[in-house]
Amino acid sequence: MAARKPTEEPRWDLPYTGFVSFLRSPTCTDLRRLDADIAVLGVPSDEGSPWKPGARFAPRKIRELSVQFAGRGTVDGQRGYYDIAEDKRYLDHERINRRLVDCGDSDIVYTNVRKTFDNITADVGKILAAGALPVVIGGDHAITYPVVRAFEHRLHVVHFDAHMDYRPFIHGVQWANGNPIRNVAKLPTVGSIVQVGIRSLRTRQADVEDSRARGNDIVTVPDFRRRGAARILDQLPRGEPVYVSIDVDVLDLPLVPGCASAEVNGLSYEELRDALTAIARHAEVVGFDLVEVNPMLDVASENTSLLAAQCIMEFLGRVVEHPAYKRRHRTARVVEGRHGSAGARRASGGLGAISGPSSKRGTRRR
Ligand SMILES: [Mn+2]
Repeated sequence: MAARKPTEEPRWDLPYTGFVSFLRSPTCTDLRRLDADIAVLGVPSDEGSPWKPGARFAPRKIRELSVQFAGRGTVDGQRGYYDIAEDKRYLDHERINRRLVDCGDSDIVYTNVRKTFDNITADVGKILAAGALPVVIGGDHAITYPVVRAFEHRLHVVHFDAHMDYRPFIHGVQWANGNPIRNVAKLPTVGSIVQVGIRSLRTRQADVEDSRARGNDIVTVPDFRRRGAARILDQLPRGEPVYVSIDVDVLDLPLVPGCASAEVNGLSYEELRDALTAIARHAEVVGFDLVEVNPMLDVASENTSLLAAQCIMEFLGRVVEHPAYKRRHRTARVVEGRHGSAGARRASGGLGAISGPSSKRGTRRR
């Protein structure tokens, strides 16, 4: 039987077909050869969890659900996404020019937390050395410390959480998901720390006092609702870089069934997104993590992972708009195709077009 003639038929690439990577981005597991503006890194460690384990499965599951947002093969094209409420496109440049790359996962050395943490710090260090912005998917919250440890320049930290994560080190337990902010606070590179959404009735008063004694700003949910996102920006000097750590339990309990530490009375998704948007406008976000999604606890629709994928995507869409990010990565304007929208044209300064691809040579380390 003669071979069928090759055709140019468009593909659907439905979300349940094909290989999985974050937003179906190109992959690079040899970080010495990384050429990207944004590097997604999974950190599937949950050995720091004193309650229900399972957050180790989050990087893989969030990738799987992110494919829902990736566009349908050659039918939609591999572009960014369109936000109808804003009549605006996001992440087109990054997706079309393959500037967003999925780096796979840090190697987890089970029962050897120090080695695992060293691997995480080394991986994030390589991503930074390549001039890319690390987007880290946990894992439980313990992993934030080895991530922030990789930055060599001064930065400020915004921590979204229902809990302080500021526990003292008792019985030698220092690397658990109750400790990361106390660990981060000791790093010489870390300036201000703002803790947002803290509300758990399991909060230890002594941890609050210790955090405030360092000068950290604690923004409770009522604080946040009184003044909005502006309340978070008070302690973040304009023009100085910020790292953001998002514990998904900052959201209200019913939104995150797939989270072992969910608490009532949390932020709505819109509140979190608006807060992240305000931070991304105020300061250059040089990296962020999203932690504590636990697919083993999630509902059958896997909505917690879906929400996490959307949150990462929407925050990223705002982070790349900061002028300092654009300078560092020489962000090119996206050439308008036939799918271009009025919003995208407005976003690109009304010119509608242009400029060459960004170049790795053009990126600089701080
Ligand atoms: Mn936490």
